[in-house]
Parts: sequence; C-alpha cells; structure tokens
Amino acid sequence: MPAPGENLRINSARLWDSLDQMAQIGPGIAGGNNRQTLTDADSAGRHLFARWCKDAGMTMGVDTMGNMFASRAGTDPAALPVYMGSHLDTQPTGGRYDGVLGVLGALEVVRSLNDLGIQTKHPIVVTNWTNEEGARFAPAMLASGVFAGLHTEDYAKSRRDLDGKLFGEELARIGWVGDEKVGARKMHAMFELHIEQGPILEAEGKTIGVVTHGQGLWWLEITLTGKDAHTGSTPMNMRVNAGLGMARITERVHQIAMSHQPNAVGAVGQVKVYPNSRNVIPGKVVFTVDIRSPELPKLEAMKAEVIRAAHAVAGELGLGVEIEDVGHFDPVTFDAGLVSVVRQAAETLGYSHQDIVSGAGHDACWINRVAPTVMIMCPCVGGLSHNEAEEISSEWAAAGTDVMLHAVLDVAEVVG
Ligand code: HGY
Ligand code: MN
Ligand code: MN
Repeated sequence: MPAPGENLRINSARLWDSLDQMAQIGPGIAGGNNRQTLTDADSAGRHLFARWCKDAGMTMGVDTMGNMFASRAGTDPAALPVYMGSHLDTQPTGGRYDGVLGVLGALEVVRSLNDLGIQTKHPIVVTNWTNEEGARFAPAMLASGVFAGLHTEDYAKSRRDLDGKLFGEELARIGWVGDEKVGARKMHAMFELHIEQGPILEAEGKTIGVVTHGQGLWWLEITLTGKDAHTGSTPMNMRVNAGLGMARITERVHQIAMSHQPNAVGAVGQVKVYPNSRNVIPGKVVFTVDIRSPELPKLEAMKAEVIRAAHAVAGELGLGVEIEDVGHFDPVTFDAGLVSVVRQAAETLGYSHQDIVSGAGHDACWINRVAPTVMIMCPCVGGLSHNEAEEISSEWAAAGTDVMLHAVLDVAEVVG
C-alpha cells in the first residue's frame, strides 16, 4: 500500500512539451539553443515564461536586475515562501535543458499542485535568475550574486560584453528592469533542479543526484602584451609573440589541474587574439582561465600556481602580463536538512539516487549564502552539456521534477 502522497507525480508530457516550446526560442544551429542573456531571444523566453505563470494563476514580481519571481499564494501570507528556480539564459552553443529544466520543472510543480487542488501553508515562488551563464557578461551567476550580496548592482550593471555593450543598458533595452529591490526577498528554502552536466549519474545508473556540495571556482582573465609584426619577414628571435604565451599558459593550466587530481579541473575557454590576422604575430591576447575544485586548499593552490606560471611564461617571452579576477566562489555545502528532505523524496518515489558534488556553478551556490538551499540533479546523456547536443530523457526530467514536488510539499507544509 503506497504511503500517503507516495504516488503524487507531475504531468511529464506537459513538462516535456513546455521544454520543447521554450527550446523554439533562440534556437541554435544544431538543435540546441543560443538564447544568451539580455538578447531579444532572452526577452521572448521571459515573456513566454511570464504568460505560463499567469495562466497558472501566479503573480509576477521582477527586481532591478531582471530576476523574475512568480508567486503562488499560501494559506499563511506571513510565512516565508519556498522558492524553486534556475535560469532561462543559455550558452551561445547551449543545450535545451541547462537551467531551463529547473525553471520549467518548478512551473510544472505549481501546475501539478493546481491540478491536484493542493494548498500549502507557505507561499511558493518560481524564479528565473538573470545571467546565470556568464557567457556574454562575466561573471557567471551575476544576478543571483547581487541578490545574495556578493556583487553590488553598480558592478553588475557596469559589466561589458565582447562588443562593449553594458549589462545595465541591455537589460533596459529588452525592457526587463523591474521595480523590486534586489535581495529584499526572504526565503524559507530554495530548491534548484538541474541536469548534472557530468557523466556520473548516468554511468552509475542513478536517476537522481542529491547534491550535498558544489565545487569552488576561479575565473582569471589574463592579458598578454607583445608586439604585432609580420609573420613572414620577422626573424624568430625578434618576435614578441603573445599568442605563443597564451598557448604555453594554456598547457600549464592543464598540467596544474592534472597535478592536483582527483577533484581538480582547469581549462581556457575564451580567447580574444589581436589583431587576429592570418599574417600578423599577435601583439595582444586576452583569455580566461577557469579552474575548479571542491577542496578549498587545492583551489587556492591551483590559483597561485597559474599566476606564477603566467608571470614565468611572460618573462621568458618578454611579454607584458596583467591578471584580473573575474569570477570566484568558494566550495559550497548545501543545507543538510534539505539534503535529507530531497534524499527522502527520492526514496518515497522509488527513484535510484546517490549523493553528488556539483561540478558546475549554479545560482543555488550564491543563494545558499542567504537561505537554506539544496539542489536536485538528473542525469544527462554522456554527461554532455554546454553543447547543442545536450540530451536528457523525459523520464529523467519527470523524475527530478517529481522529487522537487515532494521535497517542496514537505517544506511548504500541505494544508487540509
Ligand atoms: O560555469 C558554470 O559552471 C555555469 O554553467 N555557469
Ligand atoms: Mn546552468
Ligand atoms: Mn550552464
């Protein structure tokens, strides 16, 4: 005999259909998405999400960083709301599910509560955080970082994209500057459902990841300055080649991460070469180093070694070097009580599960600073993400959302 509520499930077909409809906005060129933050496509996705929330009987609030909060009333308006959310913005060659599953899964939880006629004591809020990816405007998790007090709003709105456009001007241009003060909202709890973006759950045959921790991260932007010169007529011993310096430092970043195994990663993802002409030795290169570890001592050691390596390579090649911190958060420990609630929900529903550390950064990593927070993960095919071929099954999407439904009901307190 199933326990009370054990068979409560969301509407998997409706969730999958909503994911498919959202994926039509800001399509990529290979089946994924290019719905970068503060673009017209981002705005269109926001409007679709807002319409769905209205149709589900929710009221929408927007803060001055464009964070969206759709509220479902509880029986006790004085009770702090239970939040669920993630992000609708994508990488330039992103998948359909990174972030989007967490926002539309949360919407599906509310839609299902409406269908089931379930009331909760605590209000429930579905959130879309602005600029989680940090692809267009660094750093990642920018708006949730302002909400949690890690960045000032002025800093965030002064960030520029590769074309020199300002975050604040682009947010105003798409018409999503709200009137709420960022960070004024207080939360009873915050849940973020997200695809794993790694291979562990699929490889282990587990349907649910109970996220106990998130690894820490540094983003270092390195500028190397050499001298533009002719690639044909300049003798090798007279070159001041910034491109060569970037290549050597990229290799050193890989070696440093490998020297701190297990639980250490490092790569260079964004490179801007100047003048980027086929027959000009690069006189300037600007590139971002991304290093991460769940262990704080390792993270700090890797950062120090990367900085030392950058100065050593610049010295060898006679290059100027500047290093700027453009993103950082320490390893995160999520709320132990909520971790237990998520684990129990997976047990009640009969889904296979395991504890896991998040390899990627998420808005939940910042919100964890200001409210009890936890994440729920589902597998993704081959662990692939930040790639248009990102894929999940509808069963995995539904399972993760079912777990969030049960966990939220546990914390929001069913009435009647
Ligand atoms: O960079 C990250 O880990 C996240 O995808 N923004
Ligand atoms: Mn994400
Ligand atoms: Mn992402």
